[in-house]
Amino acid sequence: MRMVFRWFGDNNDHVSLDQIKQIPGAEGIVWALHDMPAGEEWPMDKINQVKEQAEAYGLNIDVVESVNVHEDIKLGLPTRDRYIENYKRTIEKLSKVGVKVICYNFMPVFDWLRTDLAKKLEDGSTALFYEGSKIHDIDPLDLVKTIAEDSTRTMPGWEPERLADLTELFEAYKNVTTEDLWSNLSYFLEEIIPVAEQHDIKMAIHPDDPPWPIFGLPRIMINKENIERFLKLVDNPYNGLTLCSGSLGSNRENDVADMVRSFSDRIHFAHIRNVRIYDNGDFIETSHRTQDGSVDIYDIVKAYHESEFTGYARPDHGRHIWGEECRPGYGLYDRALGIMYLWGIWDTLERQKKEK
Ligand code: DNO
Repeated sequence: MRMVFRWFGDNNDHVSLDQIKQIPGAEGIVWALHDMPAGEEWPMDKINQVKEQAEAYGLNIDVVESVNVHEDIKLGLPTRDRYIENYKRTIEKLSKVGVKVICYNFMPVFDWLRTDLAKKLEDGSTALFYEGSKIHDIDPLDLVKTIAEDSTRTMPGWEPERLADLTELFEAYKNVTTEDLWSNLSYFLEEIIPVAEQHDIKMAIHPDDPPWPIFGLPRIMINKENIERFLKLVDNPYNGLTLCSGSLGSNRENDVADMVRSFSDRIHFAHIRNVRIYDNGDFIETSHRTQDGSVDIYDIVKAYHESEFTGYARPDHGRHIWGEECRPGYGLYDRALGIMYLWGIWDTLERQKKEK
C-alpha cells in the first residue's frame, strides 16, 4: 500500500507541502489542475510546475484526482469527440511527468453531494452530513442557491458561477436514461483506455457519492453488480477503479471489504474513510476508526492486505477538528489521524504475517 495525500494546490489549500511531508509514510500528493475547466487539454508548463513544487519536498505526483470528464461526453453529444481528444492529450502529457494513476468520475452534473457541510458531532467536531429528506422535495437549483450563499463552503460542481449552466444541464439530461449513460461511458472507455495503456497510466473511476440517483439524474457506479459490469465494458487492467469505502459504504447493502476481495487486481487507488449510517438512511462522516462509523475499516484494510495491495491509498474526508478552518472534509488533522489508523492496522497485519 502506497500512502498519498490529497493537495489542492498553493492557492486552494490551507495545508502545505511541508506539513504533508511530515505525515508518516506519506510519499506523494494527489493533485490536479483545479482551475482547468472540464474538457480542456492541460498545459505542460502548469503540469511541470506541480512536479517541481512536489519534488522540492521529496513528494511524488503519481496520482491525479481528477481529470474531469466534460458533460458532453456523459450526455453522448456529437461534440464529445473533441473533448475526448483533449482528454487523450492530457493523458499523454501526464505520462511525461511519470503519473501512474488518473482518478475520474462519471456522475452527471454533480460530484459528491451533502446537505450540511458542517454538522456537529457529539464530540464537538463537525463533519459532512447527508439528510435524504432535504433532497427529495427540493429543486436542485434552490439547493445550489442556498449552498452558494455560504461562499466559504462549496462542493465540487456546486460553485455559484455554475448556476446559469445548471438549468441548461438539467434540461439536457432529461432524456438521458441509465442505459444511455452506460453506453456513453462505454464509448469514452473504448477511446481512452488504449491511450492510457500505451502511456502506462491506469484509469481509476471513482464511484458515485452517494451511491444512488439524485434529483432524477442517473448514477451507475453504485454497487458490486454495476462495478462488475463496468470492468467488463473494457476488460483491461488499465480500466480500473478508485474504490472509495465512504461513497459505496453509505449504502448499507454494499459490502466494501467483499468488493476489495473481488476486484483487487483492478483497484489502482483506494479511498479509505468511514461514515455512520442512521436508521433512516441519512449518514454523517466520522473518524476513520471502525467503531465510530458503520463501515468496517479494519476488514477493508485486511482485505487489501490479504490481496497484497501495492496500489495507492489515501485517507479521505475527515471531521473538522481542533478548530481547524479548512475545505469541507479536507482538514489536515483528521486525515492525518486517519493515515495513522490505516498504518496501525496495516503494519500489525504485516508483522503478524512475517512472524507466522
Ligand atoms: C471527494 C472526492 C471526489 C472525487 C471525484 C473523482 O472528496 O473523493 O470528489 O475526487 O469524484 O473524480
